[in-house]
Amino acid sequence: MKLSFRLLYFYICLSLLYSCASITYVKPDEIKVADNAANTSAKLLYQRIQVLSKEGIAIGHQDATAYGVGWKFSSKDKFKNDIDETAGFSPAIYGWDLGDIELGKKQNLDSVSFDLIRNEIIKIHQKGGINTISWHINHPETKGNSWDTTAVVSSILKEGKKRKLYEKWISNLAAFFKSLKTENNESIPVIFRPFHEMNGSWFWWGAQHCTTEEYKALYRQTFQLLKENGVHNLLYAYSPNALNAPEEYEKFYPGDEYVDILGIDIYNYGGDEQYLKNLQHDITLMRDFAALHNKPYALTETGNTHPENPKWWTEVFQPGIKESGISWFLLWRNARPSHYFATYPEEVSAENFTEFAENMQLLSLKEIKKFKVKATAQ
Ligand code: BMA
Repeated sequence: MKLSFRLLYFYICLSLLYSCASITYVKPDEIKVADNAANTSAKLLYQRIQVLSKEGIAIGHQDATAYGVGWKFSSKDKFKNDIDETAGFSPAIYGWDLGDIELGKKQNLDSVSFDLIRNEIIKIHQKGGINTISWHINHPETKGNSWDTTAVVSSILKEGKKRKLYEKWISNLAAFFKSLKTENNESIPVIFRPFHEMNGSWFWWGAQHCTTEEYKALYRQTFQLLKENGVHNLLYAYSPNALNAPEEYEKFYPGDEYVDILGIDIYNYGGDEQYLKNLQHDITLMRDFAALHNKPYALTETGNTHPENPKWWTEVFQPGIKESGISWFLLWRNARPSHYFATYPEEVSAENFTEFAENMQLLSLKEIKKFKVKATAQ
């Protein structure tokens, strides 16, 4: 190619790229999030989520690039994930879990190293993706884990006998959040979704193991402690599990001053018919709540727990979320053939997954990276 042709080609590519990109300029001072000292990056992420919500539904996957069914991250795999291996596109949203960070361990409860999680979060942020974090925190009194339901919430609240330990745990968690920086020292914003599925009773912070007021105090005091530890790169998410009764969604809500994003976790443990009902009913309820509280909302965890139906994605999941208006859904992790929640090549519903993604025109990493939000001079 002659130089002039090369230049022309380069120019056309560049203008094509820019014609597809959308940049929204905002004044960070005018964006209000739960943390009143939130840094600009967190505020821009909040605004970006609002922008993306109008574009469609984004796809998310837990631990997507750390492992999948039959493989584990290796630095040679620059950016591998099961969704991409199956359908040829990468998720927009990436979930991570910080359980065990409070104990000062090097790896989380699923043996994923925190260094790897940090590196992936940075990489994903730089690629234009969004990271969301849950915390399967250990039990503060017994040596048990999140699923040890010995009552303990009151003892980690202010003045409680395990408070000092809880403060130490929060400072370990805070150190990780504060370490999320680009090489230019810019803070990376993430969504934090603490004490999820509280309306169930399988975790020690669950409905039957503390009072509703204790739960709210736990959420609020955790928020406060993180701020006191200098953490200002978070958006906070609230996410009950599928509802047993409509009033459950609101019951544990710590308040608008503590929450940026509304969520719900819904799985098909009770069968697909029940699942579809839950999706339609519970998301509608969350949507109404979100409209009233003026917040984005998402299906913060989901997945197929008994993958026998090869058409599950188009027959069950698609009708469940089609009209939902959710900003994203996060498929839970693909750990092994007996514990996975998305799909992978050769999996029974792999082909149908691709069809579903096309039908829904899901927002992938490639799509969402075009939507940028930047700060104007104040
Ligand atoms: C649960 C299961 C567990 C895992 C935990 C945290 O739902 O997948 O195996 O340890 O999430 O990732």
